[in-house]
Amino acid sequence: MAVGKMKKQDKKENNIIEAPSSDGVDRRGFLKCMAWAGTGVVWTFAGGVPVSRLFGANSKPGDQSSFSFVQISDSHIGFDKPANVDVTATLQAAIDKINALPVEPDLILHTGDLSHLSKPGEFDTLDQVLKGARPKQVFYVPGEHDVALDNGQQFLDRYGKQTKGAGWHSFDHKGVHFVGLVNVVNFKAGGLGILGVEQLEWLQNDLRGRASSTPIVVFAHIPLWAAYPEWGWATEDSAQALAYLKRFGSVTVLNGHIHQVMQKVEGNVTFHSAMATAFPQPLPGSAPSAGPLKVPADQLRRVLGLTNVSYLAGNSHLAVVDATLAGTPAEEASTILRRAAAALSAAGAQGQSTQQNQPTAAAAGETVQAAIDNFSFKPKELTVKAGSTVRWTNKDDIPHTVTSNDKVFSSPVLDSNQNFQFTFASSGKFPYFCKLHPMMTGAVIVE
Ligand SMILES: [Cu+2]
Repeated sequence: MAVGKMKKQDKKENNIIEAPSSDGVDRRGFLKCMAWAGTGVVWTFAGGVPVSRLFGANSKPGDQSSFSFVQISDSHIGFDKPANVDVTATLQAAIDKINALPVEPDLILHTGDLSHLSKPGEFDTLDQVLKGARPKQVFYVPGEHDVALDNGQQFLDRYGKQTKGAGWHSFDHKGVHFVGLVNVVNFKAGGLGILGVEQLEWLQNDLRGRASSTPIVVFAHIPLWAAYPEWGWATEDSAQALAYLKRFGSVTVLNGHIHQVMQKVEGNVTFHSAMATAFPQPLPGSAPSAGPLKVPADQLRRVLGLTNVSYLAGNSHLAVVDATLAGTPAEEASTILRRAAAALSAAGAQGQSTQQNQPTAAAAGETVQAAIDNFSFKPKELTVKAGSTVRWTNKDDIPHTVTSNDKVFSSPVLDSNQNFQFTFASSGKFPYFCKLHPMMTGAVIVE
């Protein structure tokens, strides 16, 4: 495992930015090593190769205050579509990976979408699988799928007893300060992930008085950076949170939601998103929309995985390393995802001629069919006569809602192929959005 291997890394996949360092570690070199570890030698790395070789020589191996933890994300228990018909098995595989680590991680962070539809049975299954994990300390933040049914009450009852607001919380572990943030509640039509004023104030207070040398780990579901705002992969008020974090010398921000590894370094802040344990999503912009992406069955476990984070006392930077369930190089996942998305769009182009014409104005009393497809309302704007009914059918493998901006109508969470209808008695314009994916907007115009 020679460090020289780093040179073999594909330059195109390397999103690493040179950043200044104040701790004597060659930050550029460190980050290269981090990316190199990400090519799949993680288990060798965790299996006893002296960490100091990656971090510089100023640290003592075996130091009691050094530790590692694991991030898992997006287990979507309850999902059973072709992209992965057994998400419980792949979560179990992730837990098996954790249990097989030669050095037991101190704790597990779950960065949300524990469940697919926030059903009690889904949370029960997750709990059952996680009970088998050797690390007994597990910390959670919710994803939008965990708060879909009841605005997160059940999530709070189960996982948020010691938390504030919608589940935000912080704790200290061996000199590292952990902050769990919630950016999946109170979505606004047309918006992105949101933290909200109350949580931002709490964060400011939580960080006040802490030494700038304290390493900070922030974990949240939706990225706190502009990973791909076009698909809602960003948080609209994250800049305020990052302003509070700016003075700290080492900030590691971990998220899920996008079901793939993405990484960005800005000054002292490293942003990192983890693979899912349930199903992959396309690379940004490589498909018509986000959503479960089916890859060949023998490649599924090459695009699912978990993240291992090591902290070495005496060195403020944390090593973030991704591992796939298959044990294959994490970097290889993007090739599989790109290929799967290309196959999908080729198939989509063939099927285009069979697409229905979009409905137009209907007579009073008629029912007009509308669809939710590829994370959009179709048609986006629909004109009907007063007295007609609009029926939306969800054609995606992901749940959505049809929620009036002005509380005129509100569907339950619609799973695949479920529908919702509403009869428009009076004229006017009725804008609506999806409560789970607020960038999805539409309007019904009643004449
Ligand atoms: Cu949606």
